[in-house]
Amino acid sequence: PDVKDLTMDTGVQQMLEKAREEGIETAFDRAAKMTQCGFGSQGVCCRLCLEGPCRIAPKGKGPQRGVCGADADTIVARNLYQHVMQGTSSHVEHAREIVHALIETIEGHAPYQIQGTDKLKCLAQGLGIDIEGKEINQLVKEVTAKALEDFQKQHGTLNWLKLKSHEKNFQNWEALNLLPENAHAEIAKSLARTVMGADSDPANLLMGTVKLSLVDGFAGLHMSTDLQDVMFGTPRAVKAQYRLGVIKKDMVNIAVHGHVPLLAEKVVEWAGKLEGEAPKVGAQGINIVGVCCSGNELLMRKGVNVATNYASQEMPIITGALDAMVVDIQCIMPGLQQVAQCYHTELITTIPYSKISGATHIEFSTEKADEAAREIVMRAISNFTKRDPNKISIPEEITEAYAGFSVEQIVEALSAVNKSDPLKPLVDSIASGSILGAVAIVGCTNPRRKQDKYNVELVMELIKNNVLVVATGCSAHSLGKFGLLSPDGLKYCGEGLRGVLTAVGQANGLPALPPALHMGSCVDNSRIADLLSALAGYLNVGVKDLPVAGSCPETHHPKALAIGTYFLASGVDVHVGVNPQVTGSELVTNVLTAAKEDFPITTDALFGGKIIYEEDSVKAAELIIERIKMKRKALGI
Ligand code: BF8
Ligand code: SF4
Repeated sequence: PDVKDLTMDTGVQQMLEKAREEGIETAFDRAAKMTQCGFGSQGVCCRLCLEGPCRIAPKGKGPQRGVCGADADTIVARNLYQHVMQGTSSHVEHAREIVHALIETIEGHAPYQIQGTDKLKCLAQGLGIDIEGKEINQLVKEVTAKALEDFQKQHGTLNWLKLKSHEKNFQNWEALNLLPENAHAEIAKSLARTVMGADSDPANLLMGTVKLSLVDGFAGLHMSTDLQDVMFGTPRAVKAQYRLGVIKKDMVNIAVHGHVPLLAEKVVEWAGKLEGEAPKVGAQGINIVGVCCSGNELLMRKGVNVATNYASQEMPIITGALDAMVVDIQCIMPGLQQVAQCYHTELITTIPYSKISGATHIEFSTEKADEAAREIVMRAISNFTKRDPNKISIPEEITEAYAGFSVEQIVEALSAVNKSDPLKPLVDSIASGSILGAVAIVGCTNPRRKQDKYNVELVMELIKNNVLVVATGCSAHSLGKFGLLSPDGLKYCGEGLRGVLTAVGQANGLPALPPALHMGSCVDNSRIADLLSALAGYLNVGVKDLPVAGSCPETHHPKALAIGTYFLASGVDVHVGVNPQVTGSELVTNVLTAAKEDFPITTDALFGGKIIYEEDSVKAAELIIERIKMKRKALGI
């Protein structure tokens, strides 16, 4: 295929041409060659036991049950459950890493500082801890003890769920018997429940999936974000640059890729400390660039520039000017090493349970964080001398973007308009119709879909219709690359939205706020949930009543399915632009999408949110707006 059909990003197009000339295979090439299995695409392939693999013939032409008797509904529901399990365990493990890093820090075993003391106090109070007269370390001790309980307690429910859920959602989940006990037990129970010969009732399996997604939401997303804010501080608005042009020819370039900011923050710190070493190899300095969600974490808190997002993660290497790519966990393509070995780039893995064959492994632990980060930066510096000048070609384009829109930052920006009642201007704008509603654009890019196109097109369509957009993850990167995280993007907004963004921006000394507010990484979808709870609380309604939706136009990772299910359960409609692999079951499809009006149970009826599966972004925008209008009407606005 023509590179123009693979990605909207011209820099990535340029690198794909270069890769072709140099005989290097990328994820885009592999996606083009990989035919998609029709059974797997519909979720009807089961390989849970050695009687199988079994596959159910669609449209009734062939076997309708696996050897054990499981039908398409059971198999599809179980496969979806397992996807959500993968996402949940990823996020829960992320949160647990942060809990332990905090504990080691206050015990003096890890070289970090507690930077978010306000957040710490706020969390402590929310968790019912008396903060009077207590030292910071003592508060960290008590807050992390509450966090650890969420991995251990055998009764009641997650502390973080009680802390962060909207009251009406809590009551609903309690009534439906969906409150999880502890994260590890729920993951283990889910695994036990989905093995061959255990739960085969599709409706029951779907309820289990929803329950697990609450673990993802509270013991994964919220806990990670909250405790990262305690460790590294809550993000505030920052300005940074996007696209491959942020890689600098004359500097030592290090790409930081993955998810947990413990490593990424240290690499930035040591790049600063070792700046003086760069001239010794003829470089002008050390340049850190972000990829994927590590990129988001550094962008949000440090204003570090972002090179690219998921589908094009191989491209920074193809510039020939990347001296090291350091990775931790999740969304790291094994194919990176195939590309790295064709250049001087050293791919460095850091986590013992996340290695790539052929890559350098420098073990990262919080205790040895300084040593590891120092070694990584020193290696990159020495790799600078190994570059092949004939292979260097860096695309020039750069775009400017704002990020750092934590809920705290958004409220602060709004209080410049109304100090005593900051949410009022936003709520008034929604009520008056200047803002029609709000949509969160979240998730990935996927080498099977033209990169960035669907994220960008959807946002263009929404803002044209005066829908306020917030964004996270790799989709936020898509928006950053195309000027939608900058006030320049205001020209694409409808008049009402433009007016509000301009007024709030100017009250804060900016020409305007950008049309899309970048709220962070994928775990930071918790920030979006917090904002929704705050708005619902202010209006004294449920989250399900708000004229809002979430959308993941270029989904690739099961994590996105876990997050999406958590939002569904919270009463938010969720659009997906990539086949969620459930179409092989009418039952599962109907429960999730409420496609058939008289269907006995739907997530829409139970929680107030449904899945909208639509690949075309313009049509998706119409469907989302239709639901927003319906919810506005029910609110009487
Ligand atoms: O957690 S958006 S491609 S990097 S899964 Fe992965 Fe998707 Fe990017 Fe971040 Ni989220
Ligand atoms: Fe086949 Fe049933 Fe085994 Fe799945 S669990 S592979 S459907 S026999």
